[in-house]
Amino acid sequence: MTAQTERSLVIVKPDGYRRGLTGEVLRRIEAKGYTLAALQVTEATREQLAEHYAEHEGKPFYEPLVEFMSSGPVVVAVIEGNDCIKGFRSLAGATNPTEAAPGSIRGDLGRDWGLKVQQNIVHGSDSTESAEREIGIWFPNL
Ligand code: IDP
Ligand code: MG
Repeated sequence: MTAQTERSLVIVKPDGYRRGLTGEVLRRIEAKGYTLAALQVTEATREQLAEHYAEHEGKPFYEPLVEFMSSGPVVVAVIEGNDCIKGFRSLAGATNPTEAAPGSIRGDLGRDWGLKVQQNIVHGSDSTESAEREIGIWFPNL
């Protein structure tokens, strides 16, 4: 148990939004027992995405990733609960939706579409440092 309730930054990516899966993703988060601390529908700016995905700059999928994430609205959420960073990564499943376990968001709802970037429905922070950094990008007033 951590003394302070942990927060994670979750994004329903443009594929999830377009496919009408926002409610399903939020349902799974709430059914797991995490709470929503902030929620918004927005169109990501190039600047936000460059900051958010800075660690991937220079990788072959970087430009396709930024283009994909700019291709339509996203739903950005801050979720709360003990160990929710690890917990949401587990709900999301592996990065490659073909390999993501059935039962996970990516495993149940995602597939490979033969594109340069994997469209895998959700993003979730991978550490407490990333979570705080990412929350600052998407919710500067939180
Ligand atoms: P994560 O979202 O599971 O944390 P990251 O390695 O942080 O995965 O990559 C960010 C996003 O970039 C992934 O969610 C996926 O959309 C895309 N991506 C990552 N690795 C690849 C790859 O090898 N090929 C195509 N797309 C990738
Ligand atoms: Mg990541």
